[in-house]
Amino acid sequence: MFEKVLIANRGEIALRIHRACREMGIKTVAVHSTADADAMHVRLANESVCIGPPSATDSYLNIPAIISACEITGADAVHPGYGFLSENARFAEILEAHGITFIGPTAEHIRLMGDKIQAKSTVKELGIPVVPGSDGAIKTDDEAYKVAEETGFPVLVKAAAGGGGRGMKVAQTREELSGALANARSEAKAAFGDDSLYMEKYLGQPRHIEIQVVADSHGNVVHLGERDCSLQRRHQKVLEECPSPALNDAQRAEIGGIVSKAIKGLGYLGVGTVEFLYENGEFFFIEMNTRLQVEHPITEMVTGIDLVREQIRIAAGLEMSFTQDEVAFSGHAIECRINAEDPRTFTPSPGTIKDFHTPGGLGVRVDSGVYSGYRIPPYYDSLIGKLIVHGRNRNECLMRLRRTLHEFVIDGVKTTIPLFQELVNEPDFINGDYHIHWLEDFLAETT
Ligand code: MV4
Repeated sequence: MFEKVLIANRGEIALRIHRACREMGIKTVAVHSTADADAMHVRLANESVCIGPPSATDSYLNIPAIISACEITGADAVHPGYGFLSENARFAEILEAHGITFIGPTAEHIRLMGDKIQAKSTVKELGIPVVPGSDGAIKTDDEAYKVAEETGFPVLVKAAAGGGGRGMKVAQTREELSGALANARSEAKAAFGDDSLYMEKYLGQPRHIEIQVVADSHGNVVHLGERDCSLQRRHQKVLEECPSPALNDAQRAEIGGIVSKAIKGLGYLGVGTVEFLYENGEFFFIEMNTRLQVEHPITEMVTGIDLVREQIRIAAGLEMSFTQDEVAFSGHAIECRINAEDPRTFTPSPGTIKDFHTPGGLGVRVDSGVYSGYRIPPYYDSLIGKLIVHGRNRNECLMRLRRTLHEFVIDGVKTTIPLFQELVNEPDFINGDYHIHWLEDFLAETT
């Protein structure tokens, strides 16, 4: 097992990784920008190294500085968390070249899934259902017209280098297709330096359902069920739940089995998430994430499995600590992302937290690195923490969520807590009757 893990991240996820290491008896190194010297995970880590000025480009994305911090402290592995360098194949390769273990999948798998065209054709070969559309890249308008004739309109033009919703254009009709392609191509070229495009039938009101997988170097692959991440705004998830209100046990076992088989065929290593759109009882692959995700705790609450510990075990060459037969899905979990933002406009609200009091009690988990007196720096994303609640069923989970949202005190900055207090009383949400556009529609109707 590793003796010392360097945590190449900040905020709540850095603390989350530290906690897993601490339980495993592994020493930690925190790296931080000058703006994060007072962070909780920096205080708790066994050692810390300042790696640069506030700008993430010069600190959390600064590969030479992070490698130097590894060398200075003698860290034998790096956990990248989410965001920043977590899906940077070059970073994984450079660490390997320095004899340091990247706690994550291989550089090859990161690179493969980063190219959305390659990702889609690879998983399709492995038996995962995909959205009907172009077979690979679209090179000419004529090709695009031919694909659209097969799928019907509307269609969605996507950038191979995009993902997470960047570089997409809808064409409602044949007349709009040529313009959508031209716009998508120039945007993709400017944003990613890669203007490869592909095309899919546009699904109108799907849910976003993602399957968590875990794979080790001994050939074991297990799925940990799904998360429903349909409640989002501008491609930022707002609230996630596990299980999805739309799936039953048989559907979970079926899609989970399909995904596990494909992941085994891929020779994948570590934790990963296979994202689907789900409409009219059918799953359609959209992307695969090769990192630990923000919303991983709801899966942990329902399965009792520590995903970060499993990541570390797997990176160290051990077997994962459970088999598919041992995975038991128990009850329901919901996560609310608490951001330092105006709850209606989502304008960031950095500043000093005067008072911070977290809810507690049975089935309640708060993942956060902030504390009373902490100053939220304006340089990074506005996540203050995550409220995660568990109940024996969805209704108990909702009751507990209402109670904990009432108990949570964050004074000094605006937060998204009032939005969640509204959501938990919305009939559609209570009934689990929502899709990927529901929240934006709700915000537009109620503002
Ligand atoms: C789609 C789609 C409809 N049809 N693909 C957006 C992010 C990227 N991961 C894929 N996305 C979408 N792809 C087809 N063929 C609608 C979206 C989409 C979306 C997907 C998941 C979660 C939120 C979303 C919000 C807007 C659009």
